[in-house]
Formats: sequence, C-alpha cells, structure tokens
Amino acid sequence: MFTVKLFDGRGRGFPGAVPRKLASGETPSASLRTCYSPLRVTAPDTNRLDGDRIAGVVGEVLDQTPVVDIHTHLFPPSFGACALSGVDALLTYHYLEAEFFRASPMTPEAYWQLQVSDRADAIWKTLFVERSPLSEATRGVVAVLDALGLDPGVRSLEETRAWFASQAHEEHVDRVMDLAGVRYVVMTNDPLDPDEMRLWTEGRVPGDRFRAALRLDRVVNEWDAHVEALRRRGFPVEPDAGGRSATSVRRFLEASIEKLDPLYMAVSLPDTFRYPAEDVRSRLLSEAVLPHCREAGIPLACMIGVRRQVNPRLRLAGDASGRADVKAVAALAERHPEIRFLVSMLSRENQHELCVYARKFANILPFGCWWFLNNPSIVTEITRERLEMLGTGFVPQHSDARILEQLIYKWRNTRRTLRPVLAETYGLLAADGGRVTRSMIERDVVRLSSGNFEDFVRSRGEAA
Ligand code: FIX
Ligand code: ZN
Repeated sequence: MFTVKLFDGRGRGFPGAVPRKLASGETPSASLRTCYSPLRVTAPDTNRLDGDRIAGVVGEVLDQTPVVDIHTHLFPPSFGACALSGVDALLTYHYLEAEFFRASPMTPEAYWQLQVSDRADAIWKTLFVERSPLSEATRGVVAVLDALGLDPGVRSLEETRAWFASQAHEEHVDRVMDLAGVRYVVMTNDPLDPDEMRLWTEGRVPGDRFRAALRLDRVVNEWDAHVEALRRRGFPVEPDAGGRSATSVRRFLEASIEKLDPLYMAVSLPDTFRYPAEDVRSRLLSEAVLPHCREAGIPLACMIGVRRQVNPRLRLAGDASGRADVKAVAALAERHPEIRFLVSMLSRENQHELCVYARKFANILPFGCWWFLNNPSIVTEITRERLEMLGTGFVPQHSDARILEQLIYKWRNTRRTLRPVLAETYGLLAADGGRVTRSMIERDVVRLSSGNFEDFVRSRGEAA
C-alpha cells in the first residue's frame, strides 16, 4: 500500500482532492488516469540508483513532472486584452525593453509614441538582428519561437505574426501549457483594477488552468490614491486608515474573495518595508489584511524588495531592487503563527537570511527566484542554498510570465538549471551511503513542483 494524491481531471485536483491509499495493482479511475500529476500507480521503484545514473533519472523526472506555476501575470483568453500572447507581446516584454534602451539611441519618449508592432520591430532589429540574443530574456524568445516550430533567425516578423494570429486561442493555451509542462498557473488579480474587475463582474470564467490570487498592492501600498475608489464602491474608509477603515477593507476583501476564489492574497513590498511600523501600510496589514487571512484561512504572499520606478521614463521596465530587512518577515511569522506566509525576496543578499528564518518559522514558505534573480547562475546558487538548509521545504520557482508563451522558456530553463543542482545533491546523499531511488526522486520533485504549494494553501485554518 502506498499513498497517492487524487486530482479531479485536469489540474483542478486541489482543493477537493484528498490523499488516499491505493492497493498495489488497483486500477486507477478514469479521472486519475487523465490528470496531469505523475501518479505512482505501480509499486514504487525502490532499486538503488548508482551515482552515474542519478543525473539521468533526475532529468527524466523533472521533464515528466508538471508544475503549478504559483505566480504569473497571465490571463485566460476569455479575459480579452488582459491575456497577452504572440510575438509582439513577447518582444515588448519589459525585461527586453530595459535591454533595448541600453542598446538603442531611441529615447523612451520616442519609443512610447510607437505602435506595439513598431516597438517589437525595433527591439527585434536591435537585440536579435544587430546583436546576439545572449541575455536570459532574449534567449527566451529564441527558445519559444523554436519550440513552436518558427524560425528564430528571420529578419522580418511578418510571417511570425501571421502564424500567431492564425492560432485558435483555447487550443493554443493548452498546447503552450503542455509544452511548458505546466498544470495550471496562478494569476495576479487586482480587485482595484476597474478594467479587470468589470470582466469578473460580467461573469468571465478563468477555467481550470488559471487560478486567482488577490493582489493587494493598490490597497496596501497605494492607499492615498484609492481611498476615493473604495468609498465610491460603498466601503467607507479614512485617509489615515482609522475609524471604520479596517472593517470596510475586510468587507472589501470578503467580497473580492467571494468573486475570485483566490488561492492566496499577495502584496509586493519595497526594500524599505518594516513590520510593525507606524505607517498606514502596517496598520492596514495588522487591522485588516492579516485578521482576514486568519479568519478565511488564506495565506499571504509577501514579495519583498522592489524599488518601484527608479527610472519612470522606462515605465514598467523602470523598477529595480534593494536589500530588505528580513526581521520584518520574522515579525510577521512570529506575531501571526496561525497565518501562512509565502515569501519571495528580490535581493540576492536576502536569500540566506530568508532560509534561516524559514527554519525558525514553519509558517514561512520561501518561493521562487523572483525577477532579477531568475538567471541560471543565481537560481543555481539559491536553490542549492535552499536544499542545503530546508531540504525539499520550499517552492523553487515561479515563472512571473506576463505573456503566455514565456511559460515555455521559463520552465524549460528552470528544469535545466534544477537538474544538476538536484543531481549533485542526490549524488552527495548516495556518496554518504544513502539509498537514492527513482521513487524518492519522483516524490521530491512532485513536492517541489506542486505539492509544497498545494499543501500550504490547502491547510486552511490549520495552525502552522
Ligand atoms: O510585482 C510583481 O509581481 C513583479 O513580478 C512584476 O510587477 C514585475 O514587473 C515583473 O514582471 C517581474 O518579473
Ligand atoms: Zn510578478
């Protein structure tokens, strides 16, 4: 007898799914067979792997194990213009715009005057035709085009554009997610974004492969600018977040949760973030957001260390990072032991300390190598550090994709980077006399790819 996790068909296995015992040789149900999770329905392979076979098996298991992408900015096709896809969107990704402004004499002001397709042409010519696409972001576009059977060496984008325009939306989404080995993605859903909320109110349904996350940046970080918007919607709040504000924000959160059914709430925080502090942000967190997390049993994702708009001329590409104070994370975890915190930090310098605090507080789950950290050299370093300090108790990566097809390259790169790191770690275990088996590697990779996240989010209301 051994335990498997059951999923109800395509990825919506959670939160209804419950682990149960399957007898060896028992035939799995149809829904079990069609799910994306690599279930062990045969006896586990307990044969000890020799050192020289470990890397091959790790590679196979990584390639065969679908991931849950726990933080993206993607939307399903039913969300219209919010759902970005295609070569123009790929090329005008803000990572590439930042590289373009360094390489081109064109000013940002002149660039923003252009149509999106003209911006894409300018970036293609500058970063792909006149220069070699060696950076992580440029190489990613090459990998996507190649994976979709398109020529990454063209001088003009006309045929590439035509190919994307001819794809049927829903099938294209499934194809891309299958190529990327992604079971489902978690979106970023801002309840104070009027355009997006109109779609939810109209009853647009995201479907099984897109789950919601309630993003609280406008509420928590841009309070002054949104006091009026909250009041207009029938939530009376005060500029200093006093009086009825906390009650109103909690009613607002409750209504948003009812509408979006999010897996977690999330907020990005600056490198200057302190908690507790004498400011409106801290007050909103302590009096509204955290009590609501506790009562609704919903985790809070804290993405810490962003310095917004150090160069506003670059718009979305104008954000940077800074080293934050991990004591704020410790204070959150210690004061709120019954709340679960998913934590990602943007500065490389904060990673080790975050691992130390995750060892002290089980209600901290470190996740991802966020944004400027999502490069093979840094992902290798951080993942090794996390394995050494936390075993398999973390979520190695999220894609942060904004354009659908980016899933292909971001997840390919993640698997490629994780492979030697995991293989080396199992190699050390084998060298120390440990028994390394395929079943063990499969169990661990499922945990890292989806299990840790789903367990963390599922533990609604349970004490940490
Ligand atoms: O705050 C965030 O969720 C960031 O990931 C983004 O805003 C950022 O622009 C990004 O796309 C990073 O990958
Ligand atoms: Zn993001």
